[in-house]
Parts: sequence; C-alpha cells; structure tokens
Amino acid sequence: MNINRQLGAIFQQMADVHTILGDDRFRINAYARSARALDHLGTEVIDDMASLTALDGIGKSTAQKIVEFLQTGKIVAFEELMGRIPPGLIGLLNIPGLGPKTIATLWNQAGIESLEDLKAKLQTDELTALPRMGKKTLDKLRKSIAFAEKSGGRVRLGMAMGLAHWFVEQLDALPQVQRVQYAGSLRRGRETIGDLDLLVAADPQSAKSISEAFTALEPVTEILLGGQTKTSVRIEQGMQVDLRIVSPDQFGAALMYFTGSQQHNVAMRQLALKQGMSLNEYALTRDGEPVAAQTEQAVYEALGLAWIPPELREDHGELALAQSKSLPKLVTLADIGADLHTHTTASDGSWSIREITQHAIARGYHTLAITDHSKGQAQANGLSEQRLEQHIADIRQVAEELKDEITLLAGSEVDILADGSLDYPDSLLAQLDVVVASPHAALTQEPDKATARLLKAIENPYVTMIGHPTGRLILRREGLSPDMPRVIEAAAQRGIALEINANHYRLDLKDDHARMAIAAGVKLAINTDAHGPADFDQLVYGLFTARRAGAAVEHVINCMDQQTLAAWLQSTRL
Ligand code: DGT
Ligand code: CA
Ligand code: CA
Ligand code: ZN
Repeated sequence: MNINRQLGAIFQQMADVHTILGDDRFRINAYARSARALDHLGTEVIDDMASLTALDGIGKSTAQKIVEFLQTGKIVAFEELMGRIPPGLIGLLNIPGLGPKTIATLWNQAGIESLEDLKAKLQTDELTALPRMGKKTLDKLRKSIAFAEKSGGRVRLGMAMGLAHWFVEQLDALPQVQRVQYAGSLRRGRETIGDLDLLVAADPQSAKSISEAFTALEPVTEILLGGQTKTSVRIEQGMQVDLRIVSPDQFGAALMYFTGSQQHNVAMRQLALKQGMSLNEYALTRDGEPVAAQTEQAVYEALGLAWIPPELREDHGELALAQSKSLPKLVTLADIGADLHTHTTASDGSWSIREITQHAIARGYHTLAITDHSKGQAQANGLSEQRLEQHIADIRQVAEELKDEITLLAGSEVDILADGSLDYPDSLLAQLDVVVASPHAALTQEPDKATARLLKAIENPYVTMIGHPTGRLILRREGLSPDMPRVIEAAAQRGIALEINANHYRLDLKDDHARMAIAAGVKLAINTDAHGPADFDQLVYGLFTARRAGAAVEHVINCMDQQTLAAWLQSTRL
C-alpha cells in the first residue's frame, strides 16, 4: 500500500471536513498543505518526528498524526472529526465540481445529508433559494452527478497500479507461489480500473493455503468469494480484488484469459475454432489434447499469431496485425529521452531549476524543457511577463553550466485563454525554445467554442504542442469536448505535436484520440508535467496510453535523439 497516498487522502479529507464545519482557515490550510506535500514526496514516510518535521509542508501536529498512523494504524483525531458530520456528506466530495464550501451550504441551509437527499432536492429548482445556486449551477450539478454515477466505482490507473504492486509483492513472498502477475484492465493499461485481477501459478496442493494467506492480508475487509482457486475480496480502499490460482503448466492460457479484454478473448476463441481448435482459460486444445497453455507466446504462436502486447488486446484489429506479423513495435520506457513539460518553484512546482535538471540527468535524459505557468494562472503562481524574462535568463544560466550533461530548454506552459489567444505576447513566446499551450480555465465551454479555441491556439506561430488538450481530470472533471478530428487535422497541417499528459489524473490525449492523431500523422509528446519528486514516475501511465494507441518510437518526439528533437522543435516555428 502506498502509505504516502493513504495519509495524503486522510489529510485532504480532514481539510475538507473542517471546511464543511466552518472551522478556522489556518487549520484547513495546514492539512491541505500536508496532503499536497505527501502527494509529491519521493520516498515513503517513516515514523520519526525529526525527519517528518524536516519535510516541506509538514508541521509538528501533522507529523505526530503520521507517527500515530504508522504505529497504530489509525488517527484518533481523524475518527473524531468524521464523527462530527453525517457520514453521507463525505460521499458528496466525490461529485466533480462540488466542493466542501458548497456542501456546507447544502447541509446547513437545506438539510442535505447524503447524495440521495441531494438528488431528491434536484428534482425541482428549489435549491435556487440558496446563495450562489443559480439554475445554471444546478444544471451543472445534475450533470456532474450523472458523470460520477456513470464512472461508478472505478479507480484511476495510477491508484490501482500502486495497490496491484503491493498485492503482487505480498503474494510473491509466499514460498508456495511460483509466479504472480496482475491481469485484467490494469495489465492492458486502461485509464480506469473496475477491479484488480491477480493470477498465481502454484502447485494445486497449495492453493488453499495461498488463498487463506491472501484473504488474511491487512487491507482485506470482506471476503466475497472464498473458493480455493477462485477468491474475491473487498479491500479498505473499496476495490474488489480477484485472485485466481492455476497450475504452472496452465499459466499462459489463464493469463491470456484474465488479461482480456473480453472482446479480444471472444475473437481469439473464434479464431481457434476456425482452425479446428478450442481455447479456454486452461488451454488451447485440439480434439481434447492440449496444444499450448504454459506461456502466452505459445498459445498465440500455435494460432499463427505474433504475441500481442496487452495494451492492444481490445479487438481493434490487433488479430489481423498479429497474423500478418505487422504489429507496431510499441514505445517503451527505455525509448524516452526527454521531458518537455515540467514545473519549478518559479510557478507551482517544488523543485528549483537546478534540482529538476539534476533529476532529469539522473534519469538519463538528453533534453529537459522547463515550462512554468503563465500569468493568468494566478493560483499556480503563474509568471508575469517580467518574471518570465528573468526565468528564461535563469534557465539559460543553468543550461550553460550543465550543457555537457543535458540540453536544458527554456519554455512555458502558456494558458490558452477562453477565446483561443495565448496568455503571453508573441514577442515573448519567440524567446522560448518550447511553448506548451494548454487550456486550464473555462473548461465547461460549449464544444464548438472549445474547438475554435484550440484551432486558434494551434495557429499561433510559436506553439510547439497543445498540452492536455481537453483539460479533463479522470473521474473528477469532464473537461472540454472539442471536435477532436478537426483539432487533430489542424495539428497535422500545422506540424505541431499533441501531448499525452502522463499524469494519471489526466492521460489527455486519451488513448482513442492518440490513435487518431497517429493515423493523421501528428507527432505525440509524452510528458509528465512534473511538479515534484514523485512525478517523473508517472511517465509509465502516459506510456500505457500511448501504447494503447499503437504508438511506436517514430510517433513520439520524446523518443527523438537530442539533435533530431532540436531540429524538430525549430521546424514548428512559422
Ligand atoms: P474492469 O475490471 O472492469 O476494469 O475490466 P476487466 O477487463 O479487468 O474485466 P474483469 O475484471 O471483469 O475480467 C477480467 C478478464 O477476464 C476480462 O478482461 C476478460 C476475462 N473475462 C471475464 N469474464 C469473461 C467472460 O464472460 N467471457 C470472456 N470471454 N472473458 C471474460
Ligand atoms: Ca478487472
Ligand atoms: Ca475481475
Ligand atoms: Zn503543466
């Protein structure tokens, strides 16, 4: 379990509940700051007051709570605080766009204590009697609730991955376990995950003891299905985790089956039937005799197919490509040599220019672009024109000092304003090496306005790429719904890149749009948008998304070598 994230979520919830209760700002800010600090921390917290209070954003009282949690598994102050509000109110915090202040109003002035209460009141417009609750706001709220219910119970890839790694580690530590692998939508790298699917290879004799050890793991709160080879549990994070135990000689067929997707499985089974064979979760067989089962490769090969990377197993034409041995050679972590969207303390990041550059060097990157926020992003400490000029000079200085180790580029993540103009004048943009133009505000505008907005930004002569083009936050905020085929076509014409923002809340472009971009000949950028130490590691989620889109090295500018990339960046200038 990722302790930092668990603690971060607790402190954020404490900040929210204090806000709902109308408690003092000072305390609220302290908890919110601690939550952010924990989110960005590179290493796991340990129960030591001195090292905890040394961390930026962690005060003495928060540090004491962290120690309490690490030693006892709970925080008494948190539990007492939760007792002060109706339990149903917490669920309302999951509705996108519904913040603790509004929840306080709904509770205090309309007696709303749960999602059910709120939905009942939204049947009519009676809530317009409350402050800041116009008809438009109510409509937005109705849409948000529908959005939240549609995503029902799914979690973000980045959250599920952390949990899966922890379970894999626990199972791997059991001596009876020969192999363990996560499967399902997680292995396919989908942006949200319904439940975790874990697969273990072991001697059938030991299945019982393995499933007992699994159900006894600390985060398990409920056993949904307690068989010997099939076990399902609910864990404290709310997720369901399925465990299957198979004998080692069936592992490949089982892994293929439980990786899915279901549509891919159906297509595979049909292909097997066509060839006079039969495929199920245990083996590929002919006339009841096993043909292949031990590895996925063997099963695919026996059907005349190349091994298909899990990210492509969605029945989007991958079988035909595997048959003609023309699957794309998907981009991997090792192919990435540059990050072109990162933040420093100049705006809302937690690294200095030098620190982030050293981290990029340590990761073996040949190029790094620093792209702090523009002036309109006041809440993110966006840079005024004057500050940007100074920042460019500061970046150039570090670039000169470290030029033998890395190419450090001066950039900006410039806001695309609601009308499509950029937040800095062209004369200033012209001084930059990289211009990531991103929408941050006005994210509920009508689709045709959003389309016009992005098209206008693409026309700017200095823009290098559009960053997180829709501004969505997965399971939180729908973001813009522009006409993506038109935006992609414009980017292709203009010769600029579209970003896959690797942050697991964003993954924006999403997989389907990235696939369209590749087909249209648009170059993709995969950037982490790093704000702090843990963020470079989010690259894996961007890679999953790119791979689901069928991206190979030649589609991704971060895979270019230093010289090619420099020349490509130049080529985007009109
Ligand atoms: P999720 O959990 O909703 O994010 O999506 P998956 O793909 O992980 O789905 P899940 O957990 O229900 O099942 C895992 C895999 O097991 C699924 O991708 C394919 C396979 N599977 C499950 N049920 C069926 C089925 O009824 N037919 C076939 N052919 N495969 C199935
Ligand atoms: Ca699943
Ligand atoms: Ca499942
Ligand atoms: Zn950014």
